[in-house]
Amino acid sequence: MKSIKSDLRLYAVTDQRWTGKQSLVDQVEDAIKGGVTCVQLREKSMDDQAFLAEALIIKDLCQRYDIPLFINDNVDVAIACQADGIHVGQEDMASDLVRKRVGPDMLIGVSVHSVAEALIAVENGADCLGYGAMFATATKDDADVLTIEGLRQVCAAVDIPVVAIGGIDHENIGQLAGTGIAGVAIISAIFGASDIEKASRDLKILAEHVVDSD
Ligand code: 3NM
Repeated sequence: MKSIKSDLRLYAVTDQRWTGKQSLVDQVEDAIKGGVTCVQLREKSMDDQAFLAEALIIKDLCQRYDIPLFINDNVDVAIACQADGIHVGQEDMASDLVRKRVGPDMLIGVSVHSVAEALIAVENGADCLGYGAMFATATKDDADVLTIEGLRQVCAAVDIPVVAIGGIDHENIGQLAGTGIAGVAIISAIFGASDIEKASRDLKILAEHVVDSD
């Protein structure tokens, strides 16, 4: 399987709350033009049919720019749109069951909050991990804020790429330097920006300074 580490460097996660002036598709294209290296389509209140219709459009867009697309939580949509990856949380389907559904080639990302959860995810076949929330975030109101040291421990405990998530912005991203992360996953500092392309470009430069680039 190809190394995905560098694809995870600036990982944009979508959120409909920031659409309005612009469609989600246009927002994602702006983010890609600004340099995001990966996109996760995250729809928490859309029926499967609408989610798939949107996923097919975003998949086509990502393919044109050669950017991997992860689908959040919905295995059926991920399979049907031939996503590059599926991302699941601790409350979603366990990664070993996800693997049975998606076959050997689709990447599986798992949200973890401790070394113990990280090791279980690896054992169950995860390809990459998300760890957070790193900072207070209004985007996910049930996310507990974890520590930088906890992030460092998870990165050291596993040999798959770890992405930090939660409240990361231009101001605080520097605090993640030296932790061993492969990348940063961001919603509001990208999609809540008045100029998404510029916000992505600036974050990409900052991300390059904090990720582990072995
Ligand atoms: N997952 P923002 S925090 C989707 O801690 C998500 O697992 C989190 O959005 C976790 O960049 C989060 O706007 C929200 O804070 C990330």
